[in-house]
Amino acid sequence: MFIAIDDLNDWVSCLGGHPQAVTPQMDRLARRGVLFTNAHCQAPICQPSRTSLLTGTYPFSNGVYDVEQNMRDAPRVKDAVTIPQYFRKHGYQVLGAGKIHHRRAEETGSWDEFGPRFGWGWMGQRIGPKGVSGLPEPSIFDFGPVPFAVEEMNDMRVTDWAVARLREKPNATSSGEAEPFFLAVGLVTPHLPLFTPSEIYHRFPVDSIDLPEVLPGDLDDLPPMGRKFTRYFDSTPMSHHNITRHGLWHKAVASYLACATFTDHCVGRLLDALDNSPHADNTVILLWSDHGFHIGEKMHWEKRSLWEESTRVPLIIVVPGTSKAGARCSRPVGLIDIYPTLVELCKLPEKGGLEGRSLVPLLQDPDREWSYPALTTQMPGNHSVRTERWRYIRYANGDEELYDHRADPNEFHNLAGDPEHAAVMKQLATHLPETEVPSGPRLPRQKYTQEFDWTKP
Ligand SMILES: [Ca+2]
Ligand SMILES: [Ca+2]
Repeated sequence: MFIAIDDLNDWVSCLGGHPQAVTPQMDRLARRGVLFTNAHCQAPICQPSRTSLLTGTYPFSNGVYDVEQNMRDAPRVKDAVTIPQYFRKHGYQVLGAGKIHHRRAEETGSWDEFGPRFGWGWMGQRIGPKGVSGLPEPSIFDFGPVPFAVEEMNDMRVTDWAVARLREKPNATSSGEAEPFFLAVGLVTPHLPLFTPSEIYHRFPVDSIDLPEVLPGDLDDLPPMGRKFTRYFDSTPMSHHNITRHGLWHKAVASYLACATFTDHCVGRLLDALDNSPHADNTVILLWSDHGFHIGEKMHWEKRSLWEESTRVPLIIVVPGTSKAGARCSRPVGLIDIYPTLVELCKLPEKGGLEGRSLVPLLQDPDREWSYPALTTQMPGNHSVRTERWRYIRYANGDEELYDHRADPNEFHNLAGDPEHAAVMKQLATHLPETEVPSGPRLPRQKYTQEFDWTKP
C-alpha cells in the first residue's frame, strides 16, 4: 500500500515540524515501522519529484526539472518502467487512484484499474471568486474553512475507493493463492487551495496559532541567488508580503495544520481498512510526500527552494516481520530510494538503471552506518546536498550556502563565507552531480506559474 501525499512538509506530530500539528494516524503508522526523520525529495515541486520517485532517477539524469514538462516527453524517461508498471510486469494486480503522477494523463498504461482523481475546480466554483481566505482574488492561492461535508472532499472519495478495493475478496490465481496487489492512493491535501471542512478547520483556532520560528534579517546572509529564490512567489497572492499585509499569516498556518489533520484522517481510514482485511500481516505500507512547503520561513511560501522546509518530507515504511517497530532513522535518505527498496522488499527481479539505494538495511538497523547524502535539484544547476549534519547548497551561478543542522536546525546562519568551513564545503561539493542532462521539452507556461530565470540573480 503506497500512500502519496501532496505538498505535506514536516508538520506531522511525530516529525515535530510544528508544535500544534495533530496527525495521530501517521503517528500510529510510524509506531508500526520506521519513521525516516531526514528524508528529502529530489526536486521541490510536483512533476520532477514524482518523476524521480516513480522512475528511480534524478532530475539531472532524467531531464524532468519542472512542472511545465510531460514526463514521457523527456528522452531519458520516455520508455522508463515506473514502479507500478514494474509490479504489474511481475504479476501484481496494480490499482491506483488520486494523484500519483503529476498529470492524470500520465497514469495511462500503468494500472489494471485506476480509480477517481478530482481537481479542485468544483470547490472553487461552489465557493465563488472571493474565496475564503480574505485575500483579494485568491484563485488557487486560497485557504480556510469550506462549507462541504468531509465525505465530499476529493481525498475522502479517493480514500473510499481504495477502502472498497481492500474490502473486496482477494482475487485468486489458478494455483488458488491470492494474487499480490500494489495499491497506490494519491492524496492531494495539503496542496493548494488549503481547504478543509469547517469542523476540522475550527479545531485550530486562529488566535491560538503559533507562527513558524523566523529570524529577523534571516535573508541578510544569503547570497544573491538565495535571495532570488525567496522571490519566486512574490507576484502571486500567496507571497509573504501579501499574506502579512492582509494579516493572514496565522490563518494560513491554521489552514495548513487543518489540512494535515484532514489528510491524516484519510490515512487512518486506509490503515483501518487494511487492518480489517486478510492482507494486514503481509502488506508493506509506504507513506511519502512529494516535497515540503514553506509557510513564511525565510519570508518564502510554498516550495521551489533548496531549504529544509521545501526538501524535507515525511517517509514512513512498515514491513511486517522486517522493519523495527517504532524506530526513527535519522540517516539522510531520498524518495529516489523508494523504488529499489520496494523491489528488494517484494523480491522482484533486480531492476537496472535505478539511481537510489534500497533502504532495507536501514529498516532492519536504523542506526547503521550510511554515508550517502540526499540530493535535491531546483532547475538545472541549483543543487542541495544534505547529510546528517550539514546542508550545502550550490546555485547555478556558483553562489553557496552552508548550514550546520547540529547547531542550527532552522537554517538561519549561512556559514558559507567562513574559511573555517572551506574543507567541509569542498567535501560536500564532491557529491554534486558531475553532469546534468538538458531539460526535456517544455510545455507553455501554465496559469499558476511565473516567468523566472533560475540561472542568475
Ligand atoms: Ca506536490
Ligand atoms: Ca540567515
